[in-house]
Amino acid sequence: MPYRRVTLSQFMMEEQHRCGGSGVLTSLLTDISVICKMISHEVNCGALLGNLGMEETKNIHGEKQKKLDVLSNKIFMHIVTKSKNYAALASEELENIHVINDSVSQYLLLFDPLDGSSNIDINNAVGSIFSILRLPNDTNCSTLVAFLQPGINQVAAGYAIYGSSTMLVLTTGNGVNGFTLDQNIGIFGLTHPNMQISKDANEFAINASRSRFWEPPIKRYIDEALSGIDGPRSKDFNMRWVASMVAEVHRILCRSGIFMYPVDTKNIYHGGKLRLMYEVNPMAFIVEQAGGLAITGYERILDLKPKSLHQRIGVILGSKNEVEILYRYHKEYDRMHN
Ligand code: P6P
Repeated sequence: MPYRRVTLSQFMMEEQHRCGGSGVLTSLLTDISVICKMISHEVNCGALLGNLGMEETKNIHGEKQKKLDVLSNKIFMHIVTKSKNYAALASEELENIHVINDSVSQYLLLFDPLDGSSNIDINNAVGSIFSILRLPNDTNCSTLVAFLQPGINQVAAGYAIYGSSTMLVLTTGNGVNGFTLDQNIGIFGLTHPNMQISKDANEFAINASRSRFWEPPIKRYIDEALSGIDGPRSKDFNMRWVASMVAEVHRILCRSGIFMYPVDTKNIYHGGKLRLMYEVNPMAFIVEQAGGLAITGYERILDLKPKSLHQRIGVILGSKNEVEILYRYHKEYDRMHN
């Protein structure tokens, strides 16, 4: 790495001095960077370390677990439990809140240790997603009340993407910055300062195999996009579907676009597919900090009052002007049918 490139540590110290911080946020994010380096190693070595394939176990949602799902969760638990920089944590892989004994921290960590793990065995990009909340005053960190805060309360959020390179992309509420891991020296260097999402886009991401389940506003938007330059949108669109939310969001941060995993007639009984607290909320915070927008279709994601720790939610996020079209289509549909 060129010696002049700003490292993650230097960046966090500069942020700390800029906002007169106490250094706590720096220690919180240092834990995350160590965790992501360790997971990056395990993902990148894959079969060499016997990390591919499934465990015999199932997670709390009844889904069969990949070996790397379980290992990534163990790495998060080990680092956070040892550092005591957090009061408690919540993981997609754990049914309940886990309190960190002897911690005096006022911060909570929520995470999906390895998202998109169906891509592991085919060597596609996967990632870790994290969200940091402040423990509310006079609230016990072992209670759901402490965790079930709206996304707008997040102190910081981010993801690591284990792709052709390993990157850590994060926000502390002052824009979005991307850091690339130099695997040789184990240091994250600032490579994508102040990431911004263009307001317009011509690329959408949705699992088109579910089109027969889509609600009318989604179908209207996709049909218009597929009509291309001769259609009502007067432009051609491209489509992507990686089945890894981290990879989709990273692509949108890099070249604009829109990602949709909406509530549909098949998943409506679960409230959607993706998890609000440790997948959608952190990604919504990042997207909005980069000038984009994140909605359920009818509401802004970051305003939602969570109902449960593993709550699922429909999500539409990305380039602001495209998301606003979908918001309008949902409102028009709502008025016609209520
Ligand atoms: P489908 C990965 O399992 C995930 O949670 C997201 O990362 C991804 O966007 C979505 O589910 C993929 O879902 O139904 O296409 O497999």
